[in-house]
Amino acid sequence: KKERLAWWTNDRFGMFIHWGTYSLAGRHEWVKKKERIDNETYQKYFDNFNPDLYNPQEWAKLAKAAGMKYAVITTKHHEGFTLFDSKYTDYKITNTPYGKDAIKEWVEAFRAEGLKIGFYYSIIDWHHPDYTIDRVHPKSVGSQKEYDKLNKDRDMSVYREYLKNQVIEILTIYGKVDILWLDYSFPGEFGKGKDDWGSIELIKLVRKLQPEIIVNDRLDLKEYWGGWDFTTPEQFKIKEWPTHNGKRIPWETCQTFSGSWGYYRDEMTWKSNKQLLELLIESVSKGGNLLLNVGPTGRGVIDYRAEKALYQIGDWMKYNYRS
Ligand code: FUL
Repeated sequence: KKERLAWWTNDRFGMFIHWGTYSLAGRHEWVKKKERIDNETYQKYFDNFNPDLYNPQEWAKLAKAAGMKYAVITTKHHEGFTLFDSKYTDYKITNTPYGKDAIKEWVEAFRAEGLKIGFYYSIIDWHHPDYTIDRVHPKSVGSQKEYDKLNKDRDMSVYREYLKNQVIEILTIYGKVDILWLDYSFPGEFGKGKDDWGSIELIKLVRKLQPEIIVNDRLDLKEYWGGWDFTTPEQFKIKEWPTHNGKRIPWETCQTFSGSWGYYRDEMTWKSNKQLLELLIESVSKGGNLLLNVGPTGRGVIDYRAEKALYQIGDWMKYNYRS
């Protein structure tokens, strides 16, 4: 495990990218759940998905200029829309007006800049007809009885197969993938855990397909330490080095420039450059990685505020970075 993590613990700093049809709404990647939008109403973001300004070479150059060494992109977020050309769904980018596999272009552009590549894949799916309604679903309800009624024609084992098949796709179509970022389990009442996802079987498959890949910890596999490589404190600074069975473990904090992960036009809570640099320095000096998120717009550009901040981090890195 230590060996496969070696490059990652050395490199320390990566770009997270949240991009999907929610980017058109421009008010949070959870908009479908937050506003309880039904499929029919949400469809307009799919029908109009046509990022005419998408230029992954520019994104990759920006990541590199900031001193980032790897990047992780959402191949599918909770909304269920895939940015890649999946055989198993029609709800995919190649069926939008854009018509091309954005992941393919992305992988080529980021590799060309010498960056390691990672895939985020949401195990949660608000679009698949067999995915059972749970407490974080746009159709969430209050009681067991209501859930039973809503879920009577839904079959998680069908979804489990779908999820497995799509993970196979993203790990076989694009060559070597350096990181897999699966998101996320929420066990407990009206939630989902490792048996719903088939986590153990899934992780074994991942290891077989990509023996050198490193995987995050969101599959509800706490006890199965062989199944994941690093832990993922989200949107907070750690107080102490995270441990597992009394041992310090690799960690990566993921953070946004403002609040949401997807493009949110009117959000005004942007971190200052000082805060961003502190975050980077503090994370690295405490032995962790920082995965800093951008949420490109529906047309495919990175927000000018993020762009500016990234160049400024790059200026600081020029004088203070040593590999
Ligand atoms: C969370 C997700 O629900 C957010 O939308 C985001 O993707 C973040 C990195 O993980 O759990």
